Amino acid sequence: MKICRFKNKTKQDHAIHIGLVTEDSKLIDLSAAGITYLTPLLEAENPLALVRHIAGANLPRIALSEIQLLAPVGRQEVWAAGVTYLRSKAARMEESDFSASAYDKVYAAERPEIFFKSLPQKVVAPGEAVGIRRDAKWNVPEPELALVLNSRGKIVGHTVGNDMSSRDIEGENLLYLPQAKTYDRSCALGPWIVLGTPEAQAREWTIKLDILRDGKNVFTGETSVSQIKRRFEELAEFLFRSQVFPHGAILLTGTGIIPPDTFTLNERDVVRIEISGIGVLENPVAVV
Ligand code: DO4
Ligand code: MG
Repeated sequence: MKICRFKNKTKQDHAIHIGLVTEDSKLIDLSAAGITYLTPLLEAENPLALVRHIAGANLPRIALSEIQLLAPVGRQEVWAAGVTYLRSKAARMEESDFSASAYDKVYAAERPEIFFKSLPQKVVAPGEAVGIRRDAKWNVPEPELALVLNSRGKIVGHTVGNDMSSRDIEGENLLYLPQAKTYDRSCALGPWIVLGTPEAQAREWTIKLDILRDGKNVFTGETSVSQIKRRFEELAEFLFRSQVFPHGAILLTGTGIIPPDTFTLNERDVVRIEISGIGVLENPVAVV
C-alpha cells in the first residue's frame, strides 16, 4: 500500500493532499476524507487497516499525470545510518588515509554509525534538483532504503532515499562528515511510502542506481537490501535511544552502491534510484 503527499498540477489548488496510489496509475485523494497530514496514518495502531477503511469511502480518484508528488515527509527529521554494507566500508577505507580504521571499527562495533541528515522542509521531492557542493570535487549519490518510523520508534513504512555525499570532503577528515553530508539539497526522498512491509520481505528487494548524462547512462549499479549487515529494528532502536521524536523520524539505512573512484557527478546529470518493492526516485543534479 503506497501513500504519498501531492499537489494538484492542473487545478488552481496549492493545498497539500495525501493520496493512496492505486495500481492503475491513479490515486485516491484521502484529503477528501479529512486526512491532510501523513501523521495520523503513521501514528495509527494499524496504518494499513486505517488507510483501507478511509479509502473505502467514495473519494475522488486522480490520474498520477495530473498531480505533482511532494517528498513523503511531514515534520519528521531525517537521520542516516552509515557503513552498514561491506561495500561502503571498503570504499570509505580506500578514500581516507587516517580515518580508515574508524570505518573498519564501526562496521563491526555494536553501536552503529548514525548521523543527522536533514530537516524535513529541506528534503528534495521527486523531480526536483539534488545538490552537489560548489566547494567539493568528488560528489556521488548514495541510493538507500529509508525506514519510516512513527513517534513510538516503530517501522511503519519504507521509501527511497538519496544521501548525497561529497567524498573528497569526507575523505580529507572524518570530522568534516557533517559538511560532506548536510548542505542544501543533499537529501531526496520519494516517490511515496510503502506501508506495512515486514523486514524479511523488504530484505528481498533490490536497489538499482542509474546515472544519466546528456541522456546516456554513465553508471549503473545494483545491490540487494539483504546485504545490510544490521537488522532494521536495531538501527531504529539506536536512533531512539535517549532521544524523543514527537513527529516520528526517517532513517536512511546506508549505501551498498558506490561508483568507481574516477566518477563524480556533474551538473544536469540525472540520478535514478529504483527499489524493487517501492518505485523510482529520480532527480536532476544542480550545483549549490
Ligand atoms: O561514514 C560515513 C557515511 C556512511 C554512509 O553514508 C553510508 O554508508 O551510506
Ligand atoms: Mg549514506
